[in-house]
Amino acid sequence: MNIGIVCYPTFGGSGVVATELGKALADKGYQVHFITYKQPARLDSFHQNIFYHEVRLSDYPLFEYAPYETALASKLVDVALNAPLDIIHVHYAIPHASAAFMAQQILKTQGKVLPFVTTLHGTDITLVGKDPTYEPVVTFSINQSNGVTAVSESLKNDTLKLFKIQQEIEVIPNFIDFKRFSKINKSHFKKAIAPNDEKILVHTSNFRKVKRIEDVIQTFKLIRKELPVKLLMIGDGPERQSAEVLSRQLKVAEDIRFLGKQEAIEELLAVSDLFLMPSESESFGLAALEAMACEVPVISSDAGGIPEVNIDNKTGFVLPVGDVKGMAKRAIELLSDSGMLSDFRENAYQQARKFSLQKILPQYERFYRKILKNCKDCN
Ligand code: GMT
Repeated sequence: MNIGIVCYPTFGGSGVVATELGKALADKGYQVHFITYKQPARLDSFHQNIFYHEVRLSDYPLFEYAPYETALASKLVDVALNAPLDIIHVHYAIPHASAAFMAQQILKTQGKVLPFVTTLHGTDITLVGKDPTYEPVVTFSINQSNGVTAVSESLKNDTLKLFKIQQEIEVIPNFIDFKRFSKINKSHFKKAIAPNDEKILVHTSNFRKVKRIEDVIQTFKLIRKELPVKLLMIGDGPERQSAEVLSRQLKVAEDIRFLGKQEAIEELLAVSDLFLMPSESESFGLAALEAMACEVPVISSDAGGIPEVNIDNKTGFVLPVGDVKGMAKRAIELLSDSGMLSDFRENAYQQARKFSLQKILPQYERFYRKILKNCKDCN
């Protein structure tokens, strides 16, 4: 099967999921064609079954903004005819599903049937999609997709609540590759970060407002009052500057390291004791799953799909969004009790196993085959 994959080629969760899925499919012998405006961050080495097609935006003197969706649709038509593709898998309804729909219609005029499936990741639904600026296109592109998946039950329910959906939505959760994410011995890192054996807390994100970075710093401050701790802040984004300022104002800056974007996150997770995810909105929380695979329990908010990943009082604690005091109290309880911490570490790992690549990949394969079968003459 020749599969086209369209995603945002950034460090964000959806780009990671799309790229890792493509790589895993290629390992199984499928031919995978990535079609994006930039080489995806995790597509970093040669694979005989992987092809990359860049969507080029040529300058057009008349337009203030280059029409990316049009360029993408044109590229999809080109790749679909020449690869040739059997199916396209787009991550995000807008602008990817709408571009795929346009490509599908163009291909139809040339006698080619090309089904596309859309995976919803969250931001397009919970944050952007319900904005009236985009809503009609989101609704239309979901309904026109030949198959739709969502990364959590919560996101599926939100989609059905917020839009007039006539499509079935199948939940295929995100996954984790244990070949990469697992506890490894990095004791020299631990010594460098926490020379006096302090407990290490960690947060990774793209530092957008929805991540509630301030809550991470405020929670850390309360924990630090009671226990010797260090905090690693991994990632970068619009809220980083104010988080650094806040940590100085709260006089906790000396125990926090802002590390910026890191490739080998698993090496830092390997030395961490607790992951903090106080997000306002989160369809799944892939970063929490990555931590859990490395045996790091999670203190999180109850936003969106997080409680499907982080199980309260088992793999960590789940508290209402904004409950900084509650998060700190639970973190102190857990970090002060070595027996409890080691049980939670094991529980986190066992829970992460449920989302292993080996378990989730066949669900996507089955889904593609179902769509191809239903779509034999869908045009
Ligand atoms: O959370 C972000 O800022 C990035 C965003 C993305 O589109 O890459 O992440 C979304 O997709 C991830 C992969 O499915 C999920 O793990 C994140 O929870 C989801 N983010 C939100 O819903 C805010």
